[in-house]
Amino acid sequence: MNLLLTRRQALRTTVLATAGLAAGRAFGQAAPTGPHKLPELGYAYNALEPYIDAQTMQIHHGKHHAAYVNNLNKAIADYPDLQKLSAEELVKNLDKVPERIRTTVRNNAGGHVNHTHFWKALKKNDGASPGDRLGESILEALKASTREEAQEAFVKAALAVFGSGWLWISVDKDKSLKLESSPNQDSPLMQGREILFGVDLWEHAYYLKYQNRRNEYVAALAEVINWEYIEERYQKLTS
Ligand code: MN3
Repeated sequence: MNLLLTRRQALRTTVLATAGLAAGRAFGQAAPTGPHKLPELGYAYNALEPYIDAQTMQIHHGKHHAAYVNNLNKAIADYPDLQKLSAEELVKNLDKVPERIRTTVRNNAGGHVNHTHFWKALKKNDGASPGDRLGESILEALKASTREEAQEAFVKAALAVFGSGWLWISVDKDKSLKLESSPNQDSPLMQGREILFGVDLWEHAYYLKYQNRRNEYVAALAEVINWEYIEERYQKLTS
C-alpha cells in the first residue's frame, strides 16, 4: 500500500474497483465458479505438528490447492461436457480434452486430484504400521525386507525426483504395488494405474520447515501416514 495515497485517491480507487467488478459481472466475467470445490481438510492445520507445520498446511491447502481448483474451473468454463466429469475422470481422459486447454487441465485437475488424496492420507499415527498384506506388498514394491530398509528406499527415491513432482505407491493393473514418480502434477492415473498414496515433493510442501532438507521431510512423513485410510483404499483397489 502506497503510504502517500490520499483518502480521496483511496476512495476513487475503491469506487473504480467496485465499478469494474460490477461491469465484469454484467458481462459474465465475474470470478468463475464451477463444479470443482476445494475439499475440507478434515482436520486442523496444526494437526500434523511437529512433522508438518500449521503454516505450511494453511498455505498448501488454502492457497496452492485452492488455486488448482480455481484454475481448473476457469479452464473448463466454456466446456459444459467437461464440467460433467470428475477431476479424476479428466486426468484419466486427457486425450478427450481440447488441445487448447489440455496442459492447463493436466496441471490443475492433476493438482486437485493429487492434493485431495494427499490430505486424506495424512494423520498422526503414533508409530502404527500397515497390516500384513499391505505391509508385504509395500516391501515388495520397495524391494526391501524390513521396514527400515523400506523407509530408506522411499527417502532415496524421493531424493532422486528432480525438481517438482510426486513420489507414489500406485496399484498396477495386476493389483501389485509399484513405486514410481511423476513430474509436476502428473500421476499414475495418467498411466492407467491407481493411486494408493503419494508424497508431494514440491518445495511448497516442506520448505518453510525443512528448507532444502527434502530427506528430513520425507522421513518425518512416516509419522503422519494415515494407515487406516490407506489400508481401506488398498482393500478397495485390490479386492
Ligand atoms: Mn502441493
